[in-house]
Amino acid sequence: MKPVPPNQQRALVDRLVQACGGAYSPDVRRKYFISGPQWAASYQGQALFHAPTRSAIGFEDVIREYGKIGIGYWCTHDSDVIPAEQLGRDGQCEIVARIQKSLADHGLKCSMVTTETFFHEVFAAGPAAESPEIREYAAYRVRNTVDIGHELGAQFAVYWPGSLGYYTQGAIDETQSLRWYADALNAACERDIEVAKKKNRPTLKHCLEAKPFEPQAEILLPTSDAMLAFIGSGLLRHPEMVGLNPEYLHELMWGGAPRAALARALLAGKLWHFDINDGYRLKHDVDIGVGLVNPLDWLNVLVLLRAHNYAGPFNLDYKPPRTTSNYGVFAVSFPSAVDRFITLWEMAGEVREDAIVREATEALKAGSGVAAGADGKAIADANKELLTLHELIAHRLVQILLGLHRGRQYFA
Ligand code: 3MF
Ligand code: MG
Ligand code: MG
Repeated sequence: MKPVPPNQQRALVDRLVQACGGAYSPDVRRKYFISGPQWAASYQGQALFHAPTRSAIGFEDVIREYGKIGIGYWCTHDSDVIPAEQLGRDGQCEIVARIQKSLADHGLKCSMVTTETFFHEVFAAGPAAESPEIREYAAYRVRNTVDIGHELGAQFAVYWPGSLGYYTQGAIDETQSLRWYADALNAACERDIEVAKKKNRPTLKHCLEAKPFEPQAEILLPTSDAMLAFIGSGLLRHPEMVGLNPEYLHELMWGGAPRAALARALLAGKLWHFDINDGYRLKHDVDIGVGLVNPLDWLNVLVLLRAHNYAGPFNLDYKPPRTTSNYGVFAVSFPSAVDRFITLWEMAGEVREDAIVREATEALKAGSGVAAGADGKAIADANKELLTLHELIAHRLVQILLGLHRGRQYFA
């Protein structure tokens, strides 16, 4: 193939996107509760060991491009859009008004706001550091985010504690740090009750997001299960206002099964918000687009969520790779992530309707009918052939994923 000069590369990308097919229209995409974070689209490719590969873009561009793609919801950290020194000051009102206008102009809604408590130097020792003024500042930031959320019409507030933990052991008392972290959440919930009353709006759903490692060495609340225990610990004054925002990759990172983590959150009635992405077990937070690494697992996750009528947001918390250009972020990365999600969601519907999966599942639940009181060996023998259906179901799921159930065959 001949070299492709720079001025022909976008046309090539566009032509190959078209050739891929399988794209949904913006109107179809808008029917899903899919949210696009400000930080995901504006990520410039910088990280530890990495220089940026993309130029900066602001919320006006991000919201406009999400609108064109058909991503119906937008979310942000406070400091993604408002410089830290302007938070809570006049500059904030002006920026919030500009955000409201952009959202209205492009037909998006703000679904969620979140407080950055991990990037600014003030959080070097975490949001629940010993110094009372750092903790008061953290409480101020989460209260202010609640205000922004109500101004923008959000339904959710998310908290990823980030650096709640330590690099070197012995300097902090973990129980004390957790009490202090609870104080910040209590401050947010109490502000929320006040503002919601004043504005005659429902209170926000406050969702905790766990991550097992990064950017702290040892993390006090590393998993969604740890978060559930924290919610039930008695430290929160309004535990009914606090639920979970599990992230698919964060559960995978510690070696857990995301689907099982989601199931535990569902049982606790706390699965309120969900960060969707992909990656690998026991690696750093690679934040790959949904379904690019573990499509089969993703299919199964969505089967579970459909079975339990999950109706919260699917938040595209991934990072377009550093090899994707500014143009590619909106021409390839976001639309393809949304379309993979919708395809997997539809396939999950097919799995639930599939006659083979249904009959096999029902048969497993019916058991053999062996007489009550039979011994273990007799029960095992009576169920032997039925249990083969586990593998058959797995085969059927792969058939559905690969389209083989529609009759596609390979010939040697
Ligand atoms: C970090 C994350 C965060 C959180 C965000 C919301 C930058 O790995 O996943 O995204 O989702 O801070 O609270
Ligand atoms: Mg993450
Ligand atoms: Mg996340």
